Amino acid sequence: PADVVCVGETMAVLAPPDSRPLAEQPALSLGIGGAESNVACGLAGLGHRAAWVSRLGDDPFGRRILAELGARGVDVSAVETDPERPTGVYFKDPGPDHTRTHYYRRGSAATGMGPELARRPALRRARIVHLSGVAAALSDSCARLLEALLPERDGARRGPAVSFDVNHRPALWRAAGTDAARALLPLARAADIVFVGRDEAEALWGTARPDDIADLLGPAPVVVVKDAEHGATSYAKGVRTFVPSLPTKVVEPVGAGDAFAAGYLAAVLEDRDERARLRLGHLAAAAALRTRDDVPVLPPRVETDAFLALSDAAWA
Ligand code: KDG
Repeated sequence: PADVVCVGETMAVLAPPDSRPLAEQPALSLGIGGAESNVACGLAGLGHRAAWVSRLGDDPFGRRILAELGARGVDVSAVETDPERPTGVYFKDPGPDHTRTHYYRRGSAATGMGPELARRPALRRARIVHLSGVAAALSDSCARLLEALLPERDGARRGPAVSFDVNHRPALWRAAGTDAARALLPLARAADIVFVGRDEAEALWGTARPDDIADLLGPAPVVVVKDAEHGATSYAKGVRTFVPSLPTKVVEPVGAGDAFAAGYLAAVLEDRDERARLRLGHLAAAAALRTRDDVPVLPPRVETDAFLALSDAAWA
């Protein structure tokens, strides 16, 4: 069985080969991307058993996604095919400061996921279930699935730890006509490990200081606040740990947050301390920043382990 099960939508990605705008491109390349399956790929790349649970259309894009995730070592045996609805697609439009995404995913197969999925044995047997706020915006039934997997904290919860990346996607929330700040807050607070960007927390809840963000999301036992090229701070059992980001060339940032979560969760599975968790997150994120693909090829474990063994003075 998988140690980590990631649940969410994955799409076909049509992306230009360089940084010219989409409207001027003569040809696009076909890849795959989805916040939660990106995390599963990262975990598999770091040597862990990861599964992805979702729904795909009975179409070439769905088959491409299954083949690519399978080739990266992700267990896709619980993925369902929807004969009626298509696989979602998105396009990348490079810009001077950031890549814009154009979604064609309304009514996709994954929007049909619902709370019944939470009863899957694979989900109950995992050590960690990883979710993201993207899925909460996809449909009412997807939102109910997240509520089923992230029940109100009542002290008596058993089963896998739930990891939740806030992953605010304003375009999806606008299309859904729902207030993202109201919808995402209880989900984040119900998680066991929550990842959030400082900029995201500011846009959503008006809290910009990492300490205040940790207080806001505080019912979650572990809060990880990421601050782009500066670093990441975790708040775990009342202890605050900051690790600076690795300086790296940035080709395209899409997927860096997912790689960070994969690195952090890999180190959780390996029972490493907070500092090593944040470091492995940064290492994986740096690999994602250096590629145009949503999912990076991660450095081999001998290299990541050598990095983790460096002294604080030699790090970053
Ligand atoms: O985090 C990267 C993801 O955003 C990307 O792979 C596509 O899941 C995606 C989304 O909904 O934007």
